[in-house]
Amino acid sequence: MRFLLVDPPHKIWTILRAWTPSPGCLQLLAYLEREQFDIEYMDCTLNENPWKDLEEKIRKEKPDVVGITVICTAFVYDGMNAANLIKAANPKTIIIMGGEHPSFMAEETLQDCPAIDYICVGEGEITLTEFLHAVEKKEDLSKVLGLAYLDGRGKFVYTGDRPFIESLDSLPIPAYHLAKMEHPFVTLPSEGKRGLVINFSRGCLWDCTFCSESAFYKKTWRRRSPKLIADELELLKEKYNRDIFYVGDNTFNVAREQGIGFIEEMLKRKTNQHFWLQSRADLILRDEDLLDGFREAGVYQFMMGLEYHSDTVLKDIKKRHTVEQAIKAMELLKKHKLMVMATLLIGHWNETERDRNDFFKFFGKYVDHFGLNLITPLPGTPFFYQMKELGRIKDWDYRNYDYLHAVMSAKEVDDLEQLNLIYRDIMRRYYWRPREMLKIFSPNPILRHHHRYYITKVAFNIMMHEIFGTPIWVQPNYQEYKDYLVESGEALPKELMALVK
Ligand code: B12
Ligand code: SF4
Repeated sequence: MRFLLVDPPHKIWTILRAWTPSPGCLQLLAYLEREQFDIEYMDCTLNENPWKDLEEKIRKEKPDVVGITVICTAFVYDGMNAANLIKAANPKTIIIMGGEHPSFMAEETLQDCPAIDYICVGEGEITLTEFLHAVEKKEDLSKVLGLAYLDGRGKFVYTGDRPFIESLDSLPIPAYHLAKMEHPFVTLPSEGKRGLVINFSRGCLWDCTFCSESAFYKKTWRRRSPKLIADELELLKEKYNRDIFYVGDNTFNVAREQGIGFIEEMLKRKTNQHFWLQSRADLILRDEDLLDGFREAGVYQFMMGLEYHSDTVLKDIKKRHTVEQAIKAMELLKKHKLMVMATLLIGHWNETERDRNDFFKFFGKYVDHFGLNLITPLPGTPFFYQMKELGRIKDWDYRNYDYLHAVMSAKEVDDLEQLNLIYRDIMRRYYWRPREMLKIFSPNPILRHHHRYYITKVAFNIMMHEIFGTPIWVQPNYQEYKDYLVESGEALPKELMALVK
């Protein structure tokens, strides 16, 4: 039984020109490796010719089962295109897809892409293990919890919820040895050359209406214990020379003990690594006494989802913090010499131009980095169902569900393109302020490096695009699937062209 896990070809993260092997995939692979399956991993984004290499691999090696990961809603068509290509290259290969979006939209995804045989709904490790064993032994797949598929008559079948893994400490260290850790895309150039995105917990205890993570993990939170986190970080230092990290955990310090344990471990290990952590305003206030410890343990910045400057909007999206708490948290982080990043959401239904101007003044004063997003109804979230019901979703092309494109109108702005322009205008006004420009001379090396990188590479590229129409940067090996099909001409059946997403 040969299993190939595929991360289909994507654009890399163009905002920061960064990529990372999916932490979820590396975790799945480590688990399957421990179960002694014959496995391989192909992160197509890092291949010289992503689609061609994938097709050739399938034709040549004919794996029995291929798993396709879909980490973001915006990537679902890449996953479907990969499934179609794989099925055409070897119709006998069984395809199973996993990730948040296909889990939430299992029936729609299966109907939309018949090349996908199964969807793993929810957490993958145990479901995939049982699935592979069942396929190998030709057992009844309807007994494997967490699977969705269409039966022989095209009827949707869901085998039932798979309980969450009790303790993340039972999972092995992610299979970094199967990833191309030295590939030039695998970095965080805005933070430093040896950057990486890592993940140590799953879920969150809050229930912000727009959040797919909280929906996927059903408002639960599990974490790896600090000792195992530190072991993994040591491995990343010693074997891969990695020293600066975006920690993907949505809310790092849900429990105070997690922060305390992390600080103790990192102070003990003295690995001299640096961390960007995510948290909530109320938790920063609760853990004020730990902030110096976090800094000494290597944390340089906290990112908080502060979202908006009005308590009415915060209440609407069930953020469960107040504007007052947001301000205090930003001030506290500054006081303890930690950098502040805020992610913010615009495009709310009742939003006015005045709100947007105030918003800008409000956050512009405090934040070092600014993550501006357009509120997006991610499938599976309460916000999605609410907006669908109200008929406010205007764009159903999931490629645009990346927080950077408007897919819903607002009361005052019906036209989505107009909202996109408003978004870009805020970004422009923010980054071209003298206050931001001066940060390229900041005595803080991380801030200085980030702003130099961002302004010279990203903002400048966008400005040239807007003034002279020069193309927006994408990595040189990126190829649209349909372009690949055209290029490969007769090699693929004509019907495939009709399935291109
Ligand atoms: C790493 C990461 C990235 C990496 C991508 C790496 C990659 N190779 O895809 C980078 C940094 C590049 C990135 C970028 C973006 N990301 Co991102 N990212 C993450 C992050 C931090 C970790 C994902 C992860 O591994 N989680 C941990 C694992 C355990 O969970 P998992 O991936 O869901 O996998 C489990 C199951 O889903 C299942 N499973 C998954 N795949 C498969 C496959 C098979 C076969 C099976 C059986 C099971 C299975 O099993 C896994 C283990 O149990 C998450 C946040 C988070 N904490 O999850 C956001 C997250 C996935 N990103 C998100 C977004 C929106 C983006 C961006 C669009 C942001 C932006 N506006 O630019 C960009 C898009 C990139 C681009 N090309 O432009 C959202 C997605 C929301 C959604 N539903 O669409 C998330 C959830 C963050 C958030 N809460 O908003 N991201
Ligand atoms: S606090 Fe963050 S991770 Fe938690 S539910 Fe809200 S948006 Fe999601």
